[in-house]
Amino acid sequence: MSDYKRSALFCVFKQHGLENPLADHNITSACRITGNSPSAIAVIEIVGPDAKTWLDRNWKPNHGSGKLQLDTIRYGQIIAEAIVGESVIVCRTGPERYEVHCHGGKIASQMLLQSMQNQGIQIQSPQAWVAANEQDPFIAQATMALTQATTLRTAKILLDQQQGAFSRALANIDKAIQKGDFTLAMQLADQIRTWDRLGQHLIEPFDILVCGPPNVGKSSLLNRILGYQRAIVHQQAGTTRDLLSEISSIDGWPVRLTDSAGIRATCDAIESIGVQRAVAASRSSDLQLILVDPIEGWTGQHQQLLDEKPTQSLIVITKSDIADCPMPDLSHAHRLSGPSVQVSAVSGNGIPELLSEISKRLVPVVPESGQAITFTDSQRQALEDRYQRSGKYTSV
Ligand SMILES: Nc1nc2c(ncn2[C@@H]2O[C@H](COP(=O)(O)OP(=O)(O)OP(=O)(O)O)[C@@H](O)[C@H]2O)c(=O)[nH]1
Ligand SMILES: [Mg+2]
Repeated sequence: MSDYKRSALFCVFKQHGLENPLADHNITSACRITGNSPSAIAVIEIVGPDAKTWLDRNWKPNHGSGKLQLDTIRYGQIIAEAIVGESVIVCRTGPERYEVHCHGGKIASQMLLQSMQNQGIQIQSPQAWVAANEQDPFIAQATMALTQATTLRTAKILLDQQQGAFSRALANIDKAIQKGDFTLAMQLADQIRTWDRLGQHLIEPFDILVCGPPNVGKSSLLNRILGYQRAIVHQQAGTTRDLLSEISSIDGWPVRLTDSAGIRATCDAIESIGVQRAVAASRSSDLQLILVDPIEGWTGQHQQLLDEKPTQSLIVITKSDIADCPMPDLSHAHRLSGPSVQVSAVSGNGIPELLSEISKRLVPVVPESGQAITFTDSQRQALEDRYQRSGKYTSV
């Protein structure tokens, strides 16, 4: 059975209040429960009647016997197959449940899992493992999402969901519906819906486009924000031709920063494709930084970009280190996009203010600890379902 089918089957049984069909008490299974990327330590959980048998055959504690009391740990070595000598710590966390902590590179855990499989233990994917061990599908989703979080800030929000923030909020909405208080149910659902945009970016980064006419300093600014020379910078206008993206984080929010070709009318076929790509990227970005050279000032190209998405634009005046630099008149643009920020990619002046403004534009209000936030389609669907049910009654 595929992992997807196993998870789906599990959810169906749960919805009908039946016992987990995958929890076959005669089967011993194992899974790497830490994330898949290399780390200091990897943890494999092994559960079932043959867990102890595998340990007895393949692991030798450095001191004492292999008989572990509940909630105790013991250091030892693997003595079997190709992984002889691998140092591991074994914890007994349940009557037939153990954790094996090994080195965190991919090979050590892969070989341990292979050895377990060779000796008849069923290896499960993390998705199936979490689903089979967690009653609440939304908590299971948060557990999986946590392994993909790239910043502490987003991990903290996902941890809140993993500790039941969304499930509790949904239960409160259901309670209100049961009591017939549909207005309250809709208010509660509405409150969670306001976090939808942030929820979509707890794992997927926000897209930020750096755009503007040629030579305004787009690539220089990208490099300055990233902290290294990612893009080519040159005084010749039209240096950047293609979109160039890099993943990073700003104020703890995951972002994909994209440098783009300078917008201008051009007869060069390749540059023209670059300009088209920049305009398309402007449409799909979550926020665009429209760069203005203080000497050149505001142009038709700037206006074209601003018109694409006035409320998701931040105007950035560049090259503030140039002495006696004129301040371009941007009052018309400011009315649409809000105040601009002045920076120098050369000296770094204004960069902290720019990053802080970007953070505010992406996440204007930061959720309080414990706030329920949707980050999967099934959560959004569950919320929408409650919303529709309540709406039917409040609209009559
Ligand atoms: N003094 C000063 N010069 C800058 C600054 N930022 C960029 N420049 C200069 O402006 C020129 C163009 O910089 P780029 O970063 O390549 O500009 P761009 O907008 O990416 O240009 P294209 O890729 O051609 O569209 C280079 O000579 C840079 O050294 C700045 O903050 N201060
Ligand atoms: Mg460039």
